[in-house]
Amino acid sequence: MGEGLIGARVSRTEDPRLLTGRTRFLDDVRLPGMLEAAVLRSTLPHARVVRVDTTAAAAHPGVFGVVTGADVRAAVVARQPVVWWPDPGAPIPSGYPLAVDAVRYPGQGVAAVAAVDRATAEDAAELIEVEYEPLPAVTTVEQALAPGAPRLHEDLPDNVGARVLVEKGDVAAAFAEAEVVLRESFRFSRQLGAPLETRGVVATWDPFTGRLDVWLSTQAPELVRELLGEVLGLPVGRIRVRTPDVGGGFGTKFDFYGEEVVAAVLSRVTGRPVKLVEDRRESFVASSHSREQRIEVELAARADGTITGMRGTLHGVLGGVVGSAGLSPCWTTAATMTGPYDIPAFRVDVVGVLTNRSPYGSYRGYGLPKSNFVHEHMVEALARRLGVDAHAVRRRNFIAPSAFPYPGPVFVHDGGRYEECLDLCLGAVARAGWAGFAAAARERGEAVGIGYSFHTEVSAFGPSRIVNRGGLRHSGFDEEVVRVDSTGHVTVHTGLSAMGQGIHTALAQVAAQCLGVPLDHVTVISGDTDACPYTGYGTGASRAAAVGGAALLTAATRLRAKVLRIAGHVLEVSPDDLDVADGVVSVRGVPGAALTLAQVGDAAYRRVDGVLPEDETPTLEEREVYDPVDTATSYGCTAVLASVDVETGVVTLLGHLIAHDCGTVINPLIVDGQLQGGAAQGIGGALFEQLSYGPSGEALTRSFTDYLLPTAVEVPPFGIEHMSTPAEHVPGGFKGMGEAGVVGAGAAVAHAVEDALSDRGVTITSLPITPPALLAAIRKGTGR
Ligand code: MCN
Repeated sequence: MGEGLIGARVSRTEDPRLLTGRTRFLDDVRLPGMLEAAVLRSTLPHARVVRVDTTAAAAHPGVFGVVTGADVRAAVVARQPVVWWPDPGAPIPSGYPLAVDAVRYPGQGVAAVAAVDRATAEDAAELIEVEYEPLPAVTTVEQALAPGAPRLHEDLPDNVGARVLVEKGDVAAAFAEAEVVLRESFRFSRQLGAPLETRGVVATWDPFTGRLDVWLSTQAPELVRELLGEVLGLPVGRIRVRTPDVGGGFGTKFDFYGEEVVAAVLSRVTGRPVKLVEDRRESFVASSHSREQRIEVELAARADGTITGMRGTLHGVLGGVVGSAGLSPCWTTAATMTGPYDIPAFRVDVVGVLTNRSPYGSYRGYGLPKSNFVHEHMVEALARRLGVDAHAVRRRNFIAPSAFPYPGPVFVHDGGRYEECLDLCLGAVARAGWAGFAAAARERGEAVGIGYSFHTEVSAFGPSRIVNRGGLRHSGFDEEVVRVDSTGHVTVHTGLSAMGQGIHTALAQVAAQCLGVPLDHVTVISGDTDACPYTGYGTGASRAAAVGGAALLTAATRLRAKVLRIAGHVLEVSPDDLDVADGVVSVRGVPGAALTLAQVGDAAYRRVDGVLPEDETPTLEEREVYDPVDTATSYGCTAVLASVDVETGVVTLLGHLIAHDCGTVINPLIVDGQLQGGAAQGIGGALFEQLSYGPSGEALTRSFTDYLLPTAVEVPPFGIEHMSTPAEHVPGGFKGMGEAGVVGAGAAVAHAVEDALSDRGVTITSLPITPPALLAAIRKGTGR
């Protein structure tokens, strides 16, 4: 046992506690004397805050403390941090944890109450009197950029928060020499991660030690600690962030929010632990929104289908204040817009436009679902223009295996076999008989089609060299610690959060294989900045398996060598003659000459003197800080079979196939689940999900009645094919893939709909494809 665990389809060790409800999520944290808080939020999109009167709220029975925006500003030393902004020297329109002089989006917090329980806190919050002076709301890009538009931030000349150019090669020459030029406009609506467990925090400010102890449902405990220190002016060593099981993160819980600071300030004010958990209605305005972009793109190509250039403008529809992710999700869309293709000239101007909407932030896939949609749409459009098969255009433009490592506009593609992956997908579609099914359906007069998309995913994010030079204010390395204890069992300490993606199981598999122990001899401990090593970045950008896995592989391999050295000394043989498997170190070819790992542990911890080699330190522990030399690009091809009801505009998905390569797979069962879960989210984004605002800027989407998540009924059967091209520069060869399913889904669904409606000339350039939107496209396509 142990051998062969990397690559084994083992069930997730997290599942028994998650599936039986015996785990602990944030809301299960109850501390002695704990208060519960509620935030009073603005319903207005834009207004000056003239006066906040908390007298009645403070006098309400059961209330222990009330804070306003001004109180919180007085308690902090900095504004809310932004980790990526094109020009960090320029004014960054981030806010304070609660609004101070003005509210700039519906849902922005204005004041907060801590009371004996949540209901009392909510009742008291309603007693807070806020005098607003309404200001004109700016809710669309057109309004924001119109001459004379009301400015959202007086210290900025206009509503352009920031802009950045992503470029490569000679774009002007590419377009001057182009034989074909295509233009297109894309619209992506506003969406959000919507984890089952909403965001929450419990903060305890200890007046005796001066320490701040925070329980937080987050993907990035270490990053939160750094940012809390920055905002509150505390040494990070005085802050402890602990993370219970995270009931879904989906990027939403990667961002840093004002509520973390508000809870800490309320705890200091009241002298009690304070819990602040957003309810579902709040989550629709207070958790990061994402995806909303407008992209105008031009493609230059030769008549033979070779793409020679791409250029355009991307407007990111940012909120009224900038969230901690800053402009990075929009920048990432541009940075990855060439996808798997060798496009020598590229230039996209990224413009972050401030509007009176909730802050823009992280959501699984980050900028990639949009960039994927753009390059795949343009490839299909080029094929239509040239009258050739879209896959022929893909094949002509794929980065060739001989061209790796290939520098894209920002990231380097480390390696891959894109054409083989396309073939793998086409083979699966052929075996599934989709073409025949679609043809028969068409014979019956039904609109059924097959759509494809090919995606690449930047994973293994770092390295620090790239993320820091790119302007990101946190590291890209990962530190893992592994210990064999005196009983021969293994403990892995990781800073990576477990948010349902199975990282504990994957790390246990790596450690168990390296150290030759059964899987259930490994315990993985995460989510405590006092106890776990430093993972500055946290769990996001599909990096945990690749960067954390590689760090652990290296540390555990070193630890194995130490185990063998000690065992060799005790057994009086060379370590080179030893094997370790199933928790036993044995001399190769000498039956019975063996030590259990428990005996080696006993030697290393308890009977040190005279048993350990003289030059060997006691204990069995290794740590590794791994900062990858580059990102690792995983990739895949998605195929979707869809049926369209042309009378109602309803799209029904009938099948979803993904051919995928994430290098060395640690656990194919988890990878399949990740692909399916991600695809389900991508399907939601493609067909259903959108956050709407009314004409006066009011937030209309406040519950799952309005925000339609796909259910098991809407998600079709999946098929998954694997291939493996290990990342040469990553120990273990792992590449990340946690976002892959979501990246490729939107374009594949859109293309299946286009294929189903090919006789009606429908093209899809905006998501989601809601029934009214599709009926309008059908009418437009048929000239009605
Ligand atoms: N894996 C593997 N072999 C590989 C790569 C991955 O076995 N070569 C497995 C591992 O078990 C790993 C999982 O797949 O834990 C995802 O791996 P990775 O690509 O490293 O992604 P992360 O662990 O860094 O997870 C983050 C990623 C992102 S960015 C979001 S957002 C996300 C996600 O994955 N949020 C999730 N998956 C999620 N899944 C659940 N259930 N809940 C979320 O909130």
